Amino acid sequence: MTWHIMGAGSMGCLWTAQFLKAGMKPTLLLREQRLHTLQTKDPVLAIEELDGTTHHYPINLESPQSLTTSIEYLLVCTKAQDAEAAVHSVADQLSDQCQILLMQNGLGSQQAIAQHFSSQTVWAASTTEGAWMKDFLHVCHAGHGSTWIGPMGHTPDESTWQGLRSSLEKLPVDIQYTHPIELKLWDKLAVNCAINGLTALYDCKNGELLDTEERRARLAALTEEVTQVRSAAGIPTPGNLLELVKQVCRDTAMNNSSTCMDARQGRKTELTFINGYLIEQAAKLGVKTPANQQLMRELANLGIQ
Ligand code: KPL
Repeated sequence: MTWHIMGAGSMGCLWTAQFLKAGMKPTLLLREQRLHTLQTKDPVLAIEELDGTTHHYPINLESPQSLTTSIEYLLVCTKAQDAEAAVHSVADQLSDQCQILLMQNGLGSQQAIAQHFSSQTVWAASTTEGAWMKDFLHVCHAGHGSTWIGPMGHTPDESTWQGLRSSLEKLPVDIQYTHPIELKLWDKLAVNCAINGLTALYDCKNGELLDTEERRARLAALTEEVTQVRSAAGIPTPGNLLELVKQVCRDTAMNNSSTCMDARQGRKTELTFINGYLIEQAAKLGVKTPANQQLMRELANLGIQ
């Protein structure tokens, strides 16, 4: 049972390391150009654990072009804006029974992939695992979390569920299966809508969003708009989203959000799939989103997109 993993960032490397720890032999897919610039014939993935120890694992690297076997299980850990192109780049290698597991922030990319790859089984995941990259193929595990997985689109039959479950059962990760996954994806969307853009705007750590009255008010306004859009879309909100957002700020207080890091490094952020997705859905549903729109305008004025 071989997993192919796309995206050599923090989540891609963290999950690759979890497969390696479980004694499985995943293949990490890199861009052809990246693969060619590697200096070594025996690449190693390093993972720094929470207790400070570092483990090194020999790792199988390929590019979509160099692959000779077909893909049965594909984990996509790229940024949201790169996910569709990534799956298309291996479309010819996907077996008919291929299971595609998407692990992106935001919403929009998952639906597009599920729609296009309707003959395969597409799953989406929402995770609270924390990780950051120290160097290329050197990941630091920043915090244990939980991962929820559920199908996008049609409901898979029992043997497909079982196939996915058994392919992941040895991983040293807390995985919960849930259907529909949209509820979890919307919970995460609320967290990302509230935290990611603001941390980029104030160039601060997640926990620092709770430091001033102004920041707390902005967190509340952004979250309230997610609740309104979600409810207009007919997606129930079981708990209090603002409490969830504040809890994530506290749990990840010392972290820099992925968007804050992207902004610092001048990279394109995932905000189009986060606040951008919310604003687009709101417009279709006739819901107003002034706080999210203002945040996007302020970020654009700073050149953060
Ligand atoms: O998902 C995150 C991100 O940084 O993208 C949060 C939950 C905000 C953690 O930093």
